[in-house]
Order: sequence, then C-alpha cells, then structure tokens
Amino acid sequence: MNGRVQRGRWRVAASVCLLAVSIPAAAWAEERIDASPSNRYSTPSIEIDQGEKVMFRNGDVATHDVTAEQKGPDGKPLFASPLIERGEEAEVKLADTLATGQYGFFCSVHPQMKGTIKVNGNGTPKPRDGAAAPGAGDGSTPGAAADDTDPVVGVRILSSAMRATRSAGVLKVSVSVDEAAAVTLRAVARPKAGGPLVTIATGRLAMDGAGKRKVEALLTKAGRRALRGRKRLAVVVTAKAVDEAGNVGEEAHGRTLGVKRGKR
Ligand SMILES: [Cu+2]
Repeated sequence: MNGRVQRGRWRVAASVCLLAVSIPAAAWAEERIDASPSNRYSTPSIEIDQGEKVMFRNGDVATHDVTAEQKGPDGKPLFASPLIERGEEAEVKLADTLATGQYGFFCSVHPQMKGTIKVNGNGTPKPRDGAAAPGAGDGSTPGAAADDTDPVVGVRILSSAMRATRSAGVLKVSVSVDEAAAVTLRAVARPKAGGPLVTIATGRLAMDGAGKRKVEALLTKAGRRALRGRKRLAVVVTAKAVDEAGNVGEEAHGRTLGVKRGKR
C-alpha cells in the first residue's frame, strides 16, 4: 500500500517534468506547412503557439500558396504566403498574429487544397499592423515615421467569355489599391490537366493614389495558345502592389473563363 502511493507520486512528478520541458520547446519552434506532389498539403493541419512563425515549403512541382479562408478587418486574408514555385520556402505572413482558435486555409491556385492551423493558448500573438494603427500617425516622432504598412491591393477578373478574351488578346481585370503603388499582374492557368501552370497574361500599372481601375492584361503567346479551341479555362490572377517605401501587398482572384457569372 505504501508502495502504491509512492509510485503515484513518482508518476505525478514525472509528468510535471515533461510539461516543463515541452512548453518552452514548443515556444521556440517554427512550424511548417508542406506541399507535396501532387497538389496537396502533406501537413494539412498544424498546431502553433500564439505569436509563433509559420513557414510554407513547396515540395511539389506546381505553384502553390497558403491563403487564410477568413479575412481580417482590413479585408485581407488573416494570413497568407506568397505563391511559390517548386523547392521554395516562404513565410506565411501574419500567422503570428493569430489568437487561440482554429483557422482554415487553402491554395489560391488549387482551392481544393485545404488545411487548418490550430493556435493553442500558449504564447502571445504579435500585433496586427493595420489593426494596431488605423491611419494613426506616429505622434512621438513627427514627420519621421517610416512607412512600413503594406499596400492593400484588390483584384477581380472581369473577363468571362473565352472567345471575346481570345479575340481581344487581353484579360480584363479590375485593380484597387489603398495608396499609391506600382502594380504588376500575372495570370496563370493549367491548360493541360496535370500539366504545368503557365503564365497566360501579364500587365503592370502605376496608381498615383488610392483608387480602383480597369486594366487590360496582355495575353502571352502561351496564353493565346491556351485559349485556342477551348470552352473553359480556370484562371488565377495575382496582383502585386509595391508602394514607394517598398512595402508589398498581394492578392489573387480565380475565375473560370467560359462560365457565366452566377451559373454553373
Ligand atoms: Cu496550389
């Protein structure tokens, strides 16, 4: 009987010890989401502490990203990585600002690729820039505050018909920014099922202030070829905005050409 009590105590002591070791270890870690062939996340669900950094590594041959399903108060995804090519690794930005909870993500090029980031109660989330200082100037250092706010860019594909797009040689897109920025546009598609992503249209424009503009992205040679003799084509346009201070904002929009809006 005495022996039993003793063993019980030992067990409690051992598990407290384990806890003490595992908590700081988790806090140092940097979690990673991986993509693998073909078109899937090989680590679809990860768990992080609040404030922990998340990386995305693309071990697949196709281009992928990690985009939050939920949008923040600024209208941007709660967290996102840039689109990266095979073998590249990039930070899933703003994942370190997440509070305890469960957050879905997907690939903006392959929306069927889905995963979840679970944020546990350990740690402290990093402040979210836009939410922390909504247009509030830095009063303590008048006129000297560096611009470290990323431009917010929005993009929508306006073109919907295959034939009209092909004969015009351009993909019509609407672009919005919340400040002056140079915007580059890149439209990709996968003309062959299981084949590589190709750039089908590109464009660039300079916005000298906040606003919205319609733009025509020129079809590339590969783009004209991809649209030829085809009824439908799924297209994703990524708009990348760079402001004068070099801060970067990015957004993507996908649409299937040849399918009328609101119809299946
Ligand atoms: Cu993808």
